[in-house]
Amino acid sequence: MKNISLILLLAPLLSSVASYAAEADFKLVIKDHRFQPAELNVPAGKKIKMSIENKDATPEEFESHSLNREKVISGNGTATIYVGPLEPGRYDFYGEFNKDTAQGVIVVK
Ligand SMILES: [Cu+2]
Repeated sequence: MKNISLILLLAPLLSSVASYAAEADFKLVIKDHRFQPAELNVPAGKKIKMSIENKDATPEEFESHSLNREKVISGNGTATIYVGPLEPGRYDFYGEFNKDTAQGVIVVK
């Protein structure tokens, strides 16, 4: 009887820990037409949630052929991109509207 009530008590706690472990959150900032950080280290085998905040007044487009993602982030706006789970490796991305400066890589380990 005592054990069952303990399990009932812990169940919501355990499930929230499990969903937290299933997804990893990362943040990218665009400023002066550059990604910060330009190199983002993320864990292999996990779903990755990336929120990208554009601190420039002009829109930018996150583009990655290796990740098969493309998303416009409005000036002074934020967008969310989900990728993965990913194999270990390097995945390039860039800003379509400012390719000369807006370059980055996601390193999966
Ligand atoms: Cu594009």
